[in-house]
Amino acid sequence: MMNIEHIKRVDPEVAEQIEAEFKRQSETIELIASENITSMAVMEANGSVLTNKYAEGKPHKRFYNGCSHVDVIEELCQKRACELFGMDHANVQPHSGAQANMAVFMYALNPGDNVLGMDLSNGGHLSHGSPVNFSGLYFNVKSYGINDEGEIDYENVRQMALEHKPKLIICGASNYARIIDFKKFREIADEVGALLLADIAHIAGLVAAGLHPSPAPYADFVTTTTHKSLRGPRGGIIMCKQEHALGIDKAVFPGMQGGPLEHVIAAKAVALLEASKPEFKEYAKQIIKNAQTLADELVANGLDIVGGKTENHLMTLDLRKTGKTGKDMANVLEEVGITANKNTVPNDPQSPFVTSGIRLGTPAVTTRGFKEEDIREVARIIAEAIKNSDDAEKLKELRERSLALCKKHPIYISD
Ligand code: DSN
Repeated sequence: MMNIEHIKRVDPEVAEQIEAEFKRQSETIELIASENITSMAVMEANGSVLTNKYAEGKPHKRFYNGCSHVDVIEELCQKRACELFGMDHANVQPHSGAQANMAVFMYALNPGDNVLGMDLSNGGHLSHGSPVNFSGLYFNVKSYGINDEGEIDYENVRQMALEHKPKLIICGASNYARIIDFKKFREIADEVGALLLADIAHIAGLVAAGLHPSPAPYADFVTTTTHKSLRGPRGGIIMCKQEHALGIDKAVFPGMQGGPLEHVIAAKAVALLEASKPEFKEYAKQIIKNAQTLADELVANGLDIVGGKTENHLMTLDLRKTGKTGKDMANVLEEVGITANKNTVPNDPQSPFVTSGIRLGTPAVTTRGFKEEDIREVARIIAEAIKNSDDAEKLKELRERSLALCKKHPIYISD
């Protein structure tokens, strides 16, 4: 782990928690589909002197002096994002994916405009129109879902678009296990004269590696986070066609944000460079292989997966036939050393706080070197933990098995 000697001296309480968190990450199997383990290079950039610098504005058009180095870094980051994802323009300043989406809304829409996005409980995202989020509060959003096979029904999306006449259609999800057909979304958007936003936060690493079709030829705007399958620091990026560049930049600053986080932008630049390398393609291939192995093995162990399979990095375990809830079983998994999040399944009889599902993803375990054989053991641990959730002795034994896997694949040793 990175040296934290200074924190230990200045603030032992925080240092203690950082060390404890490092131990937790080292000794647990991370299956939260949106988390990952960055390289040391990304982490060093994130913890660098760049955190001291104010740089409101854009490279070479700043409101503060002393920006010559952050200008170079931010331009590098923009260039790498455009090259990696094949887009004309990139704004790398959004602090998060939700803020990236918010900036697109601010640029493309007026309050009250019609929007079509994916329903949160069917796998969408809060910022795609949830009634409790700015997107649902200030805009007139209708939401599409998935069918019983776990897929988007594109004809239904089309019918909804024809009826609702959205000014913006959003595709992209935070819990969708299938390939997204960006071309079909473009055709629907064109039919109703809508702009198209592709939020690739979850699949960015797979898109970068060429293992998921790119939205670049079809979307007006592409937003992403940088910390999920892309394996960068926590943050967001907006990419767009050149005609929208100026408006998007203005929406980010001064529209939504003040000073950009140049240390995070440097870490994004490092991550984008890493993601352009052949090793990253191998990594992304293994993420998918691991996810498919996990899905197959869970099914072989008698559990259900929404839609029965995965085509990307994640899946949702459907617990309805076990009579157990997502909330309880996510806690049981934590007890045996596996971190995952409870998640609704389509038509979930339970509330979003309880749920009947658990979302599972493989980007983080793949980073630490898990291969198919390890993943099969993970699936067996999950299945046995759910089956024996009231048996303390059995759970203890499963915890030992998960710890053995973690020890086999330690984190932060090779770089
Ligand atoms: N919280 C993220 C996820 O887990 O998918 C989405 O923002």
